[in-house]
Amino acid sequence: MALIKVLYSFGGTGKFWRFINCSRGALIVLEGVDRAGKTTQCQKLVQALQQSGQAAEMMRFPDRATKIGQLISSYLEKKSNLEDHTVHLLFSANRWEMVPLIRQKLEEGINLVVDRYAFSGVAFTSAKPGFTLEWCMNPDMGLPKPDLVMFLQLNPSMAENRGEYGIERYETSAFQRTVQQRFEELMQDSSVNWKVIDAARTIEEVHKDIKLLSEDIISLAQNQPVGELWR
Ligand code: NYM
Ligand code: MG
Repeated sequence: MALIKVLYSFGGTGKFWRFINCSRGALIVLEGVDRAGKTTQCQKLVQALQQSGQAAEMMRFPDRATKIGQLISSYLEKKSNLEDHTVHLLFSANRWEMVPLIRQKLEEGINLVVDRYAFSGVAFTSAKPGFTLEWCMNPDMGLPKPDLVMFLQLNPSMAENRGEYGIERYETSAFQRTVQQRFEELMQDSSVNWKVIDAARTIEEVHKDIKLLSEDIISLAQNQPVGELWR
């Protein structure tokens, strides 16, 4: 009876055992230019982790569901115009507003698989004229640091061959080429655990690599505190 009460107070057996283990979840990010396959791979990874008995959930940025996310979404859909610095700060605010939830999930032992993060924020804004990487990185300094960032590498001409770009802002081949260059500059930073994945292969081949790297980092991250990005 007492045991049932304890389990009930933890909201289920999964949470109870993670509490006993004291292990946290890993923060895993997928990055890359548009069309690299990030969303597909995030979904497959979450599914694979869950099937192997690990707690895993997906998150994505921008999160268009919040009030800030709605401003961003309307800007991306070209339904509204926002000044370039302003929209950069909104993208960053959209990450910061999720930080309490991110921390809570990681503490509960849930592995988070995130479709884009601060790296997209910096790569896309700094592809605009007049923006330095440094200025763009500032607002995201101190965010929970991903334990692993997998960059889905796909050359821009192959991305184009995957079909027409959409009609959202930034979805042109010239802009995407500059974004790719900015990502390459960001990947020089060895304080971030970058892994480059060849995304030109089949979905299953790419998935296999992503799954292996993720499983390794999940066991490594368990006994380490969550870091702070770019600090
Ligand atoms: N994007 C995404 C930014 O410009 N800054 C950011 O901070 C983030 C997270 O939004 N073209 C851009 C990249 C994409 C666009 O993303 C929307 P998605 O994954 O297509 O919803
Ligand atoms: Mg898109």
